[in-house]
Amino acid sequence: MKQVVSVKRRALAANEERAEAIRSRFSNSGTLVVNLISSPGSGKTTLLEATVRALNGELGTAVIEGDVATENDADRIRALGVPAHQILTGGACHLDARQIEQALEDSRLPEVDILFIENVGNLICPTTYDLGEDFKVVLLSVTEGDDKPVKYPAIFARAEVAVITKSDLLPHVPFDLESAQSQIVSLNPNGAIVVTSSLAGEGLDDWLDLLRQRLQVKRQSRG
Ligand SMILES: Nc1nc2c(ncn2[C@@H]2O[C@H](COP(=O)(O)OP(=O)(O)O)[C@@H](O)[C@H]2O)c(=O)[nH]1
Ligand SMILES: [Mg+2]
Repeated sequence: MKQVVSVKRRALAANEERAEAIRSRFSNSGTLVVNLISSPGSGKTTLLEATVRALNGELGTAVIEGDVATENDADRIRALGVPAHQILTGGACHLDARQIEQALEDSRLPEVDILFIENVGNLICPTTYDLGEDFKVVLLSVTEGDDKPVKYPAIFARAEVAVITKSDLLPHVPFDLESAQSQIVSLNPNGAIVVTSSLAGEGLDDWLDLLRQRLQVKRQSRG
């Protein structure tokens, strides 16, 4: 058991080193890197579609997609004229920094203002893997139940931004928005919470403003 723990610790330390190299690369280029994490079906790709569409002409964007199987999500992004690269994990439940390095090498994605990484869908394994991102975003859709933040505290504590998605469905599901929000605040008092509907457009301006602001801060810190 002790040996298993130490192997896992070493793997995480190696991942950390690679993540730092990625972070340094994007610190030089001033690219904001955002790692999106949620259960399958919470609306990550749909939010990304709405985001890249809205930023088109204003900021350059690209997407790295992580899935167990299929190029479907990368195809959805490419259909909007935005460069996307699909990583297939073949079963692994999270992306790691080595896969991001490899994807950057293989895909030759252009230099962009914001690089989005859509992680493999679940709220557990992606939590501890740093991908060299500026910040993690956790998404929770209103159809998943308002008790999820306290059930998956690690990711809600670690993600600097929480997006509560599918707000258009609030009238149809028993989801206590205030309760979900206060759980998230108690886990992460300094985090931001945005409530969105990618279909109806609610909250998208707040989300886009948050991205613009984070990009600006990153560029200012670069000097
Ligand atoms: N009602 C509603 N459905 C949404 C919204 N965003 C995504 N969906 C639907 O949720 C399903 C899963 O979305 P997807 O973006 O593929 O989720 P992902 O697995 O997290 O990438 C799809 O059928 C979407 O059309 C939303 O804002 N409102
Ligand atoms: Mg997706």
